[in-house]
Amino acid sequence: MGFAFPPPTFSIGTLLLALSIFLVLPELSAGITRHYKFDIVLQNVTRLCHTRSTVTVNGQYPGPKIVVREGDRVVVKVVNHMQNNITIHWHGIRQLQSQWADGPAYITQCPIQTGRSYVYNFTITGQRGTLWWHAHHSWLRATVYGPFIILPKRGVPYPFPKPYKEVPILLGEWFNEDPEAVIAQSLWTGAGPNVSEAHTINGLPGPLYNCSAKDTFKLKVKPGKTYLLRLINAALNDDLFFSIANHSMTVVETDASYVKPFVTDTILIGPGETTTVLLRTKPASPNATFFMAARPYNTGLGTIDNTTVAGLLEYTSTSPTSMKKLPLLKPTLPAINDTAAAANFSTKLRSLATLQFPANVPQTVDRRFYFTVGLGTRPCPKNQTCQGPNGTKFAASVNTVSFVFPSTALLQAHYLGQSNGIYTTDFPNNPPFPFNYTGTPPNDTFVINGTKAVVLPFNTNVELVMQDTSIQGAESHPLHLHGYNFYIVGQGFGNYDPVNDPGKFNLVDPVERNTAGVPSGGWIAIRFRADNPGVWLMHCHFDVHLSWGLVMAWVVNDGPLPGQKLPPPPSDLPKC
Ligand SMILES: *[C@@H]1O[C@H](CO)[C@@H](O)[C@H](O)[C@H]1NC(C)=O
Ligand SMILES: *[C@@H]1O[C@H](CO)[C@@H](O)[C@H](O)[C@H]1NC(C)=O
Ligand SMILES: *[C@@H]1O[C@H](CO)[C@@H](O)[C@H](O)[C@H]1NC(C)=O
Ligand SMILES: *[C@@H]1O[C@H](CO)[C@@H](O)[C@H](O)[C@H]1NC(C)=O
Ligand SMILES: *[C@@H]1O[C@H](CO)[C@@H](O)[C@H](O)[C@H]1NC(C)=O
Ligand SMILES: *[C@@H]1O[C@H](CO)[C@@H](O)[C@H](O)[C@H]1NC(C)=O
Ligand SMILES: *[C@@H]1O[C@H](CO)[C@@H](O)[C@H](O)[C@H]1NC(C)=O
Ligand SMILES: *[C@@H]1O[C@H](CO)[C@@H](O)[C@H](O)[C@H]1NC(C)=O
Ligand SMILES: *[C@@H]1O[C@H](CO)[C@@H](O)[C@H](O)[C@H]1NC(C)=O
Ligand SMILES: *[C@@H]1O[C@H](CO)[C@@H](O)[C@H](O)[C@H]1NC(C)=O
Ligand SMILES: *[C@@H]1O[C@H](CO)[C@@H](O)[C@H](O)[C@H]1NC(C)=O
Ligand SMILES: *[C@@H]1O[C@H](CO)[C@@H](O)[C@H](O)[C@H]1NC(C)=O
Ligand SMILES: [Cu+2]
Repeated sequence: MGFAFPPPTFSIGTLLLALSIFLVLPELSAGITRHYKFDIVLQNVTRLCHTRSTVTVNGQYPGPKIVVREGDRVVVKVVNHMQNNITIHWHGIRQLQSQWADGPAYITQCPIQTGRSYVYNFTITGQRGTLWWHAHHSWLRATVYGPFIILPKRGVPYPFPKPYKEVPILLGEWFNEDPEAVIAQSLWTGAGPNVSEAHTINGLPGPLYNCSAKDTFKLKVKPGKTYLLRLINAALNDDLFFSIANHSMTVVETDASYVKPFVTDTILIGPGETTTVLLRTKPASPNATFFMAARPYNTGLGTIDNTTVAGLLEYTSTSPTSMKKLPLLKPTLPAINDTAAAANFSTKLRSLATLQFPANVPQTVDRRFYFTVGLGTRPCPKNQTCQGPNGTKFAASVNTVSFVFPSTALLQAHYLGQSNGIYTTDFPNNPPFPFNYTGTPPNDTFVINGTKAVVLPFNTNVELVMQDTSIQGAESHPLHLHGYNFYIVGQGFGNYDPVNDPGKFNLVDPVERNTAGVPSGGWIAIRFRADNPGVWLMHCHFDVHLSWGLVMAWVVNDGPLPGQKLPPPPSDLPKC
């Protein structure tokens, strides 16, 4: 399965696009409006010889591709034709002056209920590269996701050789059972959720599973060409290693920010992250077929889906030898618990940091935060038997607070000045009681629950250190911040040392991202400038940890100028 490129756009967009070609509008002209319609419908999908009713957009799994240019306006009408509530999040889009279009349920909007619709309307400002969109309510994103590709403005080249073709590679997880039933069961029993049956590339598990050989993604390539692969990890709960047999890749961009190019055989990609690579094909058809494969990186104690998805890289050849059965070469992926390989990849990432694409790292800090991220437990309700650790329920937290989603949207409460009873602003700046975070866990691992936020004045320069804990096992956590990109100024293993570690921070060319892996048994330091007023979720992008409460919210107040204020909500904003 390949994707056509450039994409189909619709109505006004197509018309304007055609006009702009004829009129030869000046370069860097204002963007055009791209219209899309997302019908949320159930569709029977068969994988691994197992058919189940699946939540989809327009009946497609994975969902449709959005392709726009920097500066364009994007208008997506989402109509919900199924029983569940749903919202859509435009992962990595900054939503400047369009805060109501971000999408997380009960944060920036109430969900779109059965038979209702909502128009997401936003412009793409100062961003270009690979992003994606996905459902942001419960575990619906298991099947409701797709690429969101932002091309540079017309006439602006990539800062790397122009590729011959561009190909989205969506990595995902397939469950034979309804993912909504899987998480509901876990939340009820307190145990870890059932794991997925397969990983997928563009929705297809590939030949390494029972009854799936026909569902294999094939990338047909010509020799001697450069392909741009837009990798997206849409898996629910797994960091993934990705590799292509006998081919190396050049990483050029992550999370829609250009990076200093580097060559690698293996990519590490966490859920929510995107990585764009150049793949240079062999100069002549190599008389072989190559697997591209992905499987998890994981150090946690729980059971995970440790299976391997494979797709095929096939060279087109005009020679009759192509009719012969070619040898199939397989890549060597790092061991599942190979933390050294994971760190080796993530520490190579550096911002491009040129005049045209500068790294605007805050050089001074107004507010410092230290957050522990990790698992914990919740007591078992009185008349129930729970299947979590020692008869408790699994939970997760930031600074021991396990987030409870409210029953009305936080952004609405903030806009109306009615936080009372909906959220509190006492989220702790530091862990409430210090311990050896990466050593022996404390006896009491219970979390407290709450809907707590940190309030930031407009334009605050924030430095945040996120520290993994070893409670219920050290593991990496892909932390995603809505509404912002941040710079990863430092990372390390063990406990963060506030005296000696800041001296090693990179304030020159740190990588800019919207999602970052807190290393297993380690920490990460990020900086961002709070220049986007609104209410912004920050959470682990493992959906199981999100469901268990590894979530918090930043409330960024308005600035003094007109363009620095939260605009009023659109008239069709869903009601709770
Ligand atoms: C899915 O399959 C079931 C059983 O064959 C059928 O009743 C149902 O109508 C199908 N649903 C869709 C959306 O095609
Ligand atoms: C999208 O927002 C712009 C700017 O507020 C507005 O002019 C336009 O009418 C909106 N489009 C739709 C379809 O709501
Ligand atoms: C989870 O797995 C268990 C054991 O295989 C099974 O009994 C249960 O039905 C599964 N739960 C769901 C929601 O599929
Ligand atoms: C592929 O096979 C053909 C025919 O046997 C041969 O001419 C060609 O050199 C081979 N190419 C490579 C790269 O080995
Ligand atoms: C994958 O997990 C299963 C079940 O936990 C285990 O039996 C198997 O050895 C694991 N396979 C690999 C390759 O780690
Ligand atoms: C990874 O797992 C293997 C097999 O379970 C074990 O022998 C090895 O020590 C582990 N490595 C690390 C770095 O934990
Ligand atoms: C105990 O279980 C019963 C029946 O499931 C339920 O109605 C009741 O609310 C529960 N009591 C408590 C204290 O949770
Ligand atoms: C398990 O829980 C019980 C009851 O809460 C407690 O007494 C016991 O110390 C716990 N055991 C462990 C190993 O945490
Ligand atoms: C924390 O625990 C780790 C692992 O047991 C140990 O190596 C380290 O020395 C401990 N640190 C402190 C400050 O006690
Ligand atoms: C934690 O539990 C251990 C073993 O049960 C005990 O020796 C220790 O005193 C406890 N520590 C605290 C702080 O309660
Ligand atoms: C939060 O904690 C309180 C007290 O333990 C409990 O009654 C309530 O149900 C919890 N809420 C959630 C969503 O877990
Ligand atoms: C859908 O959302 C509304 C508004 O928050 C809520 O009242 C309702 O219970 C939700 N329905 C389901 C099935 O969760
Ligand atoms: Cu996590």
